[in-house]
This record gives sequence, C-alpha cells and structure tokens, in this order.
Amino acid sequence: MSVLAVTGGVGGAKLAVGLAHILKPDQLVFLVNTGDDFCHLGLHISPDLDTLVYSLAGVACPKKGWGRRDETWSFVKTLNDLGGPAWFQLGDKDLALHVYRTQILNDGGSLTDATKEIAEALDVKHSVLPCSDDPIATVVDSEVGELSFQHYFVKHQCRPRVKRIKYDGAEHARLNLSLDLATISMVVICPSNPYLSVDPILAIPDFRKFLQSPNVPVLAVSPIVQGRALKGPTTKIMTELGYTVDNKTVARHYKELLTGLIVDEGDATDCETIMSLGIECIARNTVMRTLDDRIRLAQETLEFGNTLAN
Ligand code: FO1
Repeated sequence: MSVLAVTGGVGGAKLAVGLAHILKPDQLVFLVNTGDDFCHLGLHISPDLDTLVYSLAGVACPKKGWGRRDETWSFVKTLNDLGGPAWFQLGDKDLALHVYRTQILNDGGSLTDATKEIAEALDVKHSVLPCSDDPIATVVDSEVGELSFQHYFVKHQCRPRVKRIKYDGAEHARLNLSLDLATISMVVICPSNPYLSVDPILAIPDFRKFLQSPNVPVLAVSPIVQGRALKGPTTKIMTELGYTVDNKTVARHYKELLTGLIVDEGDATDCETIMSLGIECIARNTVMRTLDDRIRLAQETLEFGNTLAN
C-alpha cells in the first residue's frame, strides 16, 4: 500500500522531500499539479513537476526553490538581447530539460512518459506523476482580464487583483492512468497554495470522487502560519477572493475531503474550531527551513495519518 502525496510548487516540494526520506519508492507516489504548465518558445514547460523532480534529486536551487542550483543564464540573456520574451527565466541547464521533454511529447510520448524518463535520468526513485496527461490550464480572471497562470504569476508578478480562478480542461481530464487508486492507503495534501496548486488536481472528477470515499484518510498540512503564507501569493489571493487568511478557511476549503489537518504550533488554538467542522486537527511546527524540519514534519504527518486510519 502507498501514500499518495498531492503537491504543487515550492512549498509542497519541501514536505515531499521529507516524505521521500522516510518512505521507500514502493510506499509513496507523488501526484503533481500541471495547471501551471504552458507552452513558451515552443517548449512544454511543467514548473511544478520540475520543482519536485529537482527537489527530490537534490539539484533544486536552494534560494528560489524552482529551477536548478549552480545554473547559468546565457540563453535567457541572449534571448533578451535579441528582444525575445525573456520575462520567464529559463536557465541553461533547465532549458535542456524543457527541450528534451518537448521532443518526447512531439514524438508521441505522454507527459507521464517524459516525466518518468527525466526523473530516472536524475536518479529519482519515487514515482512522480502529472495529475493528468490531458491538458489542464489554470487561468486567473483578474482586474486586467483573464491571464494564463505564468503570465499572472511571473510576467505580472501576481500584481493584478484576482477575481476568480478557473482550471480549464480539468472537468474533462482523466486522472493519471498509471495511478492505481486501489493501492492508496493514505492521501497527504502538501502545503501548496490550495487555490493555485492543489485545486487544479482536485478539479479532476475521478480524483475528487476517490477523495470523497470514506475508506482512505486524507490529510493536509496547512500552508498558513499565523495568518499568512510563508511564501508566494497565497495571502494576497485569499484576501482578494474575500477569504480570511487562516487555517479555518483552509479547513473549510477542503472540508468535504479532509479527515485531518495539521496546523502550525503557533496556531494551536485553531484546532478546536477545525475539529468542530468534523476534521481532526493537530498543531506541529510546519515551518520547514532545513532538511531535518522536512523529515520531522513528514514523520509527524504520517503518524497522524496512521492514527486516523485505525
Ligand atoms: N518563477 C518566477 O518567479 N520567475 C521566473 O522567471 C520563473 C521561471 C521558471 C522557469 C522554470 C520553472 O520550472 C519554474 C520557473 N518559475 C519562475 C517558477 C514557477 O513560475 C512557479 O514556481 C510555479 O509555477 C508556481 O508553483
């Protein structure tokens, strides 16, 4: 039986690394957001898949969380000199991955095939699965109109006010066909942005149906610590969508799916309200600065999950 870890970008990848340190490759599968994927310069870019694979391989840029460590930037500098679209920073090493993935796709391979090939080449032992091989595109409906995710996130630096977020294609997308749901004994939703990184995966009808079945504990680690997200635009987006930025909002957001929620130890007083929603809740240190933090939180998450499974 395996744990299924649902993850998006940089925040989720931290817990993912902790889980991968504890669980063997036959005990853990990653299901990754593809709503951020886009075509840029003719290349298929899958930021969240790459962030996870680089993190598991130990080659992610430690400062940014995305892209590769010890990167060089000749390509994007030259592109800029040519007047090309250099707003999306593709490092030289990273670029090779995008070119290779695009070639696999152009040759008729699936995103799952390409991810498997790349993960193996980087010596990643755990299964990393795109949530679907069908296209899903996160679109941010903002005060300046509809923006594709990377245009909102990188080009516009998350500045436009968000009115609504939609996940084009998710309604008709099939859950990754390599994922055998019958083998899953626990689901862990990593502390990724619920609206940008997790919801595109939850919007896949087959997956939502599976999570609503009562047989498997579904846990989440809240990305909110003392009223704000540590990284990225989660705080801004939640505020603009009209939500209070706290763990109770996260609990309500996942309510019909969740068995248990882990909040930060500084937010322990939230547990009572969350439990009144019918969701078990524990408070732990959810701030992951070091590898030890990641492994410790992963261990605590699994222990919590095991108590809920019994
Ligand atoms: N994020 C940025 O803020 N600026 C960039 O120029 C940028 C380039 C980039 C290239 C490859 C890649 O895999 C990720 C990249 N990201 C960049 C991160 C990415 O936009 C976000 O981390 C995710 O999509 C959000 O989860």
